[in-house]
Amino acid sequence: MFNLILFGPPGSGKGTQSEKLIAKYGLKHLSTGDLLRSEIAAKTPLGLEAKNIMDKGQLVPDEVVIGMISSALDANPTAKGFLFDGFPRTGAQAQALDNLLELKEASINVMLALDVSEKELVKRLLKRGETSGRSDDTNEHVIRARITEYHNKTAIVAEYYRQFNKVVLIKGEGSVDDIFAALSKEIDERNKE
Ligand code: B4P
Repeated sequence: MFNLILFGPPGSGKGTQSEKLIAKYGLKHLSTGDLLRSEIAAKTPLGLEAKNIMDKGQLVPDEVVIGMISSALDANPTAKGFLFDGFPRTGAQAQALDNLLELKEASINVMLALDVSEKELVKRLLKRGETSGRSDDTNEHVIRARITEYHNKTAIVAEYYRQFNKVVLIKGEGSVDDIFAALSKEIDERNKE
């Protein structure tokens, strides 16, 4: 099993690059943002609660997203590996993920961390907000709140994996194809069966 975390601040290209990486490597894509947006679209109680939190630019409670990931892992017993996109976003989520994978005698192989300046993040997200219909992308105040949440709660997740020597920093500015090539190179070096 090859398990990869694609990491980075909001708007760093995680969703964009995930689409290309799952097509190339046949990994199962697990995006907590996508899972939450499906709940919102279906107007479930969880979705209604999540929408309130996401519209403020805050993180959804750990137990909610950990539960979603746990179910998704169980629902895909034959996957050859997982690409985690937007998860884990807190120390508690990282610890929970390690425990869940251990139950399956698996672990995280590598965390690829996209590095993008704050100015570029805000520019990209406001641009996406013009067409995406995502309410958390249309307001610069909310976008900056998301980036602050990232610095306060999520950046430490990279420290957690750094202690196991699993973090590789990737320049996340430039063309989508160049960034994809840099990510693929790191995966190819580690995914030799
Ligand atoms: P997510 O859905 O994870 O989304 P994101 O971080 O906003 O963006 P992403 O990084 O995937 O976007 P991308 O760069 O691809 O989170 C949304 C919310 O859900 C969070 O704020 C939180 O409330 C909640 N949530 C999700 N997971 C959670 C968790 N684990 N715990 C708690 N809460 C959680 O795209 C951005 C734009 O940049 C696109 O328009 C794209 O076209 C553009 N772009 C991409 N690459 C580019 C490049 N190289 N050059 C120029 N533009 C580029």
